[in-house]
Amino acid sequence: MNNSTLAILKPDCVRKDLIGQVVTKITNTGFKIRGIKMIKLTKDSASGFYEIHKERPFFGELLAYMTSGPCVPIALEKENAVEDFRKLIGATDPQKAEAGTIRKLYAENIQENIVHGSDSDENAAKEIAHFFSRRELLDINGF
Ligand code: 3AN
Repeated sequence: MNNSTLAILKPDCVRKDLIGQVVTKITNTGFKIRGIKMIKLTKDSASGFYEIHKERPFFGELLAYMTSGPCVPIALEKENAVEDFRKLIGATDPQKAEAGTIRKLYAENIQENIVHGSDSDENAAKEIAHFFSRRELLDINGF
């Protein structure tokens, strides 16, 4: 399966009232929303999600940031979803992100970078399952 990815509008995106603008950019790029919710991550849930970064020096700060307020996970569908979404959000460090990308437009710095996007099809499937049950994933007909 290469048509799904998980986005998270991170707490800085929600705090800055950018949910609408970011979702508009996502849907204008041809992504369909299969699931969307607003939640506040617990420390346990955030550390499970970012398990691969456990040994990194910024892990503690990353957890503090991701649990600092509500965020908006979104399950997205499009041909070539993972790669196209990474292109739309731009590099992790907004200073290195291309003009017109979501991070270039809205992100403060490498940590507070507005949005998450899955980095592989395998991780996309795992990450979508982290936030959504099967019955929470719907297409336009409600299935
Ligand atoms: P991406 O979100 O572009 O896939 P990852 O997976 O390397 O980037 O990093 C996950 C998250 O960890 C980033 N979105 C960012 O919030 C934070 N992060 C990454 N690198 C750093 C860093 N050098 N210092 C602080 N936070 C970082």
